[in-house]
Amino acid sequence: MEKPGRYNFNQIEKKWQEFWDKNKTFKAEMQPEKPKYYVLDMFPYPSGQGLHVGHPEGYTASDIFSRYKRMNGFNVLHPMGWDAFGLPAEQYAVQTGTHPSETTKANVDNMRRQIKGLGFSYDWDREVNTTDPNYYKWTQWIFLKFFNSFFDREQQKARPIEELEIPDSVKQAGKDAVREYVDSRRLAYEHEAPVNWCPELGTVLANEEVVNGVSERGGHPVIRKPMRQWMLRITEYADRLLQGLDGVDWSYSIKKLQQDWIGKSIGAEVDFRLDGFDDVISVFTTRPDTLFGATYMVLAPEHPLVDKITSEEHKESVAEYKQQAAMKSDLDRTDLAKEKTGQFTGAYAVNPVNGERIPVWISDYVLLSYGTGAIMAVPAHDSRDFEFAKQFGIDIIQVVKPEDPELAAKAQAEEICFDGEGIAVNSAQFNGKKTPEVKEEIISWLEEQGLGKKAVNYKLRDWLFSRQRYWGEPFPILHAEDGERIALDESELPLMLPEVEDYKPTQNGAPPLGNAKDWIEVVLPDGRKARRELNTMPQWAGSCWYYLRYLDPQNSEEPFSREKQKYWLPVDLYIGGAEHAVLHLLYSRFWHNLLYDLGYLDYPEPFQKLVNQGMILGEDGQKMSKSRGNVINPDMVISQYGADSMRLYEMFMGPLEATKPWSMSGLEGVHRFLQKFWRVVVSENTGKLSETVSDVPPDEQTERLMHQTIRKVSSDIDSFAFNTAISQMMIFVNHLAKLKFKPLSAVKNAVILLYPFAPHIAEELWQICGGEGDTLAYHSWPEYSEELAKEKEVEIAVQVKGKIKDRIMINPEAGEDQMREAALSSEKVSKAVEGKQIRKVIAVKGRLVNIIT
Ligand code: ANZ
Repeated sequence: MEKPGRYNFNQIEKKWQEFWDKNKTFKAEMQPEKPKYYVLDMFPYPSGQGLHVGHPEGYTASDIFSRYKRMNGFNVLHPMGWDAFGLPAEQYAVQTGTHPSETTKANVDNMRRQIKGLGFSYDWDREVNTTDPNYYKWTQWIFLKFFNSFFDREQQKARPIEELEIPDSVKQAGKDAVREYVDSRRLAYEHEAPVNWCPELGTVLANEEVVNGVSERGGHPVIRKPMRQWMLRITEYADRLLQGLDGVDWSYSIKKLQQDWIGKSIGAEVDFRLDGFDDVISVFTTRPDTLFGATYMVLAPEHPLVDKITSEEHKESVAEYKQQAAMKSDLDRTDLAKEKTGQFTGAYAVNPVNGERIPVWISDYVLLSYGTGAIMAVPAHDSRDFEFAKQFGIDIIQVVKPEDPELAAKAQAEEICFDGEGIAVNSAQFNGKKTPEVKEEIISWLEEQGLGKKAVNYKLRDWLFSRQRYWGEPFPILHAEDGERIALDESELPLMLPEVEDYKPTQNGAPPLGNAKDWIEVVLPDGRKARRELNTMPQWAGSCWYYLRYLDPQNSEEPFSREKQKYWLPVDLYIGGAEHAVLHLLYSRFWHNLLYDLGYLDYPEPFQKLVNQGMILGEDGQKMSKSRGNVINPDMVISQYGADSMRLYEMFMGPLEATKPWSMSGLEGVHRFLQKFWRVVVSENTGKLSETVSDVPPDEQTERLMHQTIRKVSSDIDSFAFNTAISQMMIFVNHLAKLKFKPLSAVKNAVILLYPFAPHIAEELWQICGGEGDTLAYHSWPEYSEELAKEKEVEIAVQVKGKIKDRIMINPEAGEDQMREAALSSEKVSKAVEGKQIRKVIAVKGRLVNIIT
C-alpha cells in the first residue's frame, strides 16, 4: 500500500493549481498605496506543437521574480496572452480548409493547459489574444493614429495630421495637390517600390525578416519585385529610438544590435560639379577628410542622373548593366566578398578641392536608397573603392598616413587599403593635421564655399507594413475610385476579417482577401465607389502593444485607460529570447513613442529592464529539432517528475542568459533534492509534520547557515542568479537533513525560500508545517541579520619569519592586537619565538599573522 507521506507531486500540483485558480490568488488590481511591479513575458505563438522547453525557462524566471516581489510587498502585474496571427495556422487552413480561428483556438487551449500545468502566477483575467476582434480593433485603431499623424521634425514628435501646415503653393495647385502633400507626410503611407518578395510564402517581407537573402521563416528565396505597399515611417524616429536606449537597463549586446540596425552615420554632403552639364552630383561621405584622394565617382545604377550624363558611346553597356543590377537585392549588392563590377558613363566630374577631372562610373555596390545614392570614391581609404580601382585601373592616391610606420609602408606600396585615422598627406593646406581636425576644417571650408554641409544618415529604412496574407489584421482603409485613401472612422472598428473560401496566397501577389467578393466593394456616403484594402498587417503588429492591453483588457471604450497606464507603466522587467533584439523590440518601442507623442502614454520607453534567457539545447548539445529527434517534451517531464522539478531544473542548469544543454540526470538530481526536502518536513508514515521537526531553538550553526541562506537567495534572485540560489538552498536543506532535531523556524524559512522556485511543494509543506495563512503568495519574505550571518571563527595561518608554524581559529573581525595575542598564545608559536626578540608583527585580517624576530 502507498505510504501516506509520499511526495505525490501530481496530486499536490493539481491541488494548488486549482486553489490559485479558484481563489484568483494572482489577480492584480491597482493599489495606489503599494509600489507596483510589472513583470512581462514575451507571449508565445500558439503553435500546434505546444510548448517547448525554452518557454518554461523564461516563464519560470519571470515567475520566480513575480512571486519574490509580491512577498516583498509589491503589487505585481504578471499577465499572459497569445500572439496568434501568423503563417502556420494559415498554411494549415490552405491544406485542410479548417478556418485559422479554429486551429488557433485549439492550439491556445492546449498551450494554456500546458502553461497552467507549470503553476505560473499569471493573472488569467488579463489574458489577451491578438486575433480576437476586441483586441485587433485597437491594433487597427493604433494604425489609424499612424495614418492620421505626421512627424514634426522641429519638435521631434508626431502630431495630428489636421495640424499639418500646407504651403500656399500647394493649396493653390488644387485639391489633388493638397491630398498628395498630406499623404506624403502621414506616418502610415503607401509606396510603390522594389520589395522583398518571397514566392514560396506568397508574401512580401520586411528587411528585418530577410536574413542572408532568404526568408527568416523557412529559409525560402527572396527576390526583388516592384509592388505597392503600406509603410510605417519609423525613420522619423531614428534619433528618438537611439536616445531612448540611454535610459533603459538592457544588455550591452541588445543595445548595440539596435544601434547598429538604426546605423547613424555622421559626415558631410559634398557637391561635385559635372563637366559639361549644369547638374551637380551630391555625395554623402563619412570621410570628408579624404576629399583630396577622390579619384572617381560612382552613381547607383538607378540614380536619376545616369541616363542624362551617359555619353552616346557608353549608352548600350550602361543600359545593360542597369538591367542586371535591377535583379539583385540590396543584400547581394553589398556582399563584400563579391567581385566589383561597373560601367563608365563617359562623363567627368570636378573635385571641388583641387579642380581635378575625375571619371563618373555606375556600380551596384552603391545603393540608391542610402545617402544620396552617389559616392566620391577614395580607393586608398575605402576597401570597396580599393578593389574597384584595382579592377579597373583607376588612380589610388594616399591622403591619410597611418601613424604606425609598418602600416604606413604597406599603405604606401598599395598593398593595403588603410581605412583608419591618421595624418593628412597630399592634401594641400591640411597636410600634417590629424583626421578629426581635417574633417572639421574641410566641412567648414565646404560650407564657406557653398559646396557642402554637415550631414547625418541612417541605415534604418521605413517599415514595410503590409502582407499578402489572410490571417492578419485587415487595414481600416478604403480606396475610393478617384484614388483617395480614406481611413475608416474609429466608430467603424473593428473591421472584421471576412470569411473566404480559399486562403491560398497567389503567385502574382494578389492577396487572398480578394476572394471575399461581398466584402471588398463599398459605396461611400457621398456616392463614390470604393474598395477595401486587401493586404493585411504583418504578424509584428499585434505584439507591438500587447503589454498595454494587459493593463485594461476589457476596456471597450479605449485601448487602455489613462489612469491604468499611469499606475502600471513602464514594464519593470521584460524577459524573453534575444532573437527579438531588433524586430519586436524596435517596433514596439516605435509604437510606444507614437502613443506617447499623441498623449496616450506618460512614459517614453516601454521596457525598463530587459533580460534575455539563453537557448536550451538537446542532450547532444545541438539545437532541439524534430529531425534530430532530440526534443524534450515538457508534458512528459511534468507527468514523470512534476512541474516543480521541471521549474527548478531549468533554473539550476546554469546562468539564465547562457546557452546550455538539457540533461536527464541533472533533472533527476533536482528531483531527488525535492524528495529530500519533502522527507525533512514530512513523516513518511503519517503524511503529517515529521516527528524530527519541533519548536526547538536553532543551534548556532543552523542559525548562521539560515541567515546566510536567506541573504544569498535574496541577492541571487535580485541578480537573476537562480542557479546559485538553488545551490545554497541545497546546502541548507542538506544541513537540516543531518540534524537529529530540526528547528521548525528554520524549516519554515527554508520552505518560504523555496516557494518562488517550486511553489506547489512549498505551499503543501507550509500547510503541513502549520504555517499561517492559506497560501504563501503574500507571506512576507524572511529577513536576515548581517550579524547572525557572520562566520564566528575562521582559520588563519601563523608564521614566524614567513614560515607557517601553526593554524588557529579566530573571529574574522578580530583586530591586530587580538590577532597578535591569539598567535602568541599558540604553543607551537611560542616555542618558535622563545628567546628571540620580536621585531614586528604583521596581521592580515581574517588571513594570517606573521611574526618577525
Ligand atoms: C568617401 C569615403 C572615403 C568613404 C573613405 C569611406 C571611407 P556608413 O558608415 O555606412 O554610413 N557610401 C555613401 N553612400 C553610399 C551608398 N548609397 N551606397 C554605398 N556606399 C555609400 O558609410 C558611409 C560611406 O559609405 C560613405 O563615406 C561612402 O564612402 C559610402 F576613406 O565616402 B565614403
